Amino acid sequence: MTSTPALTLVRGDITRQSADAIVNAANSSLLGGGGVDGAIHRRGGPEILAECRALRAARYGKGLPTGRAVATTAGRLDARWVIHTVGPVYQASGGDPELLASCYRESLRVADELGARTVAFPAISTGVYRWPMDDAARIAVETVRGTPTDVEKVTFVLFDDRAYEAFAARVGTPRP
Ligand code: AR6
Repeated sequence: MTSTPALTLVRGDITRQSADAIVNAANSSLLGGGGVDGAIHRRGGPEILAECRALRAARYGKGLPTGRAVATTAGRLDARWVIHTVGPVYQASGGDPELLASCYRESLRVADELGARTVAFPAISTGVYRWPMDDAARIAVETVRGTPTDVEKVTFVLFDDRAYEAFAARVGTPRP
C-alpha cells in the first residue's frame, strides 16, 4: 500500500462522474432503492442489478451486512466498477461512527482488490439513513485520510450545498 489518496470535492450527481470505481450507498438487499442507489441503477442500466442478484444468490442470501462492500460492473456508467456498500441507519445504529467508517474502509479495500486508482464516493448514510451531515463528513474524511491504500484519488461527490460545505470544512483549504 502506498499512502493515502488525494481528496477532491465535487458538487453534483455521482452518476455523471468518471472514475475507476463509483461507490453506491446501497442497502443490504442489494436490489436497489431510492437516492444514489436508484440513480446508479437507472443510469447504469440492468446489468448492475443482474450482477447484484447473482451476488445475492451466491453469497449474500441474508443480505450484505452493514459496513461491508462488494463490487459489480458499472454498466453504462463512466466507470469500470460500482462498489456497493451498506451504510448504517443513524437511529438504529446508535450513531456508531465505526459502522460508517467501515463503509469507507471496506470500499477502499475492495477498490484495492480491483486495482482501482480513482474512486468516487457519495455522502453515505446522509439521506434516507439520516446520519447528521457534519458528523458524516468528519467520519468520511478522517477515515479516507487514515486508510492506507493504492487508490490515488478519492472524489467526494456532494449533491447539495449543505453537503459540499460540510465536507469542505473537514477537508480544509490547501495552504498556498
Ligand atoms: N449523486 C450524489 N449524491 C446523491 C445523489 C446523486 N445522484 N442522489 C442523492 N444523493 P441516500 P443513504 C445524496 O438516501 O442515506 C436508498 O434507498 C443525498 O442527498 O442515497 O445511505 C438505498 O437503497 C445524500 O446526501 O443514501 C438505501 O435503502 C446522500 O447522497 C438507502 O437509500 C446519501 O443519500 C441508503 O440511504
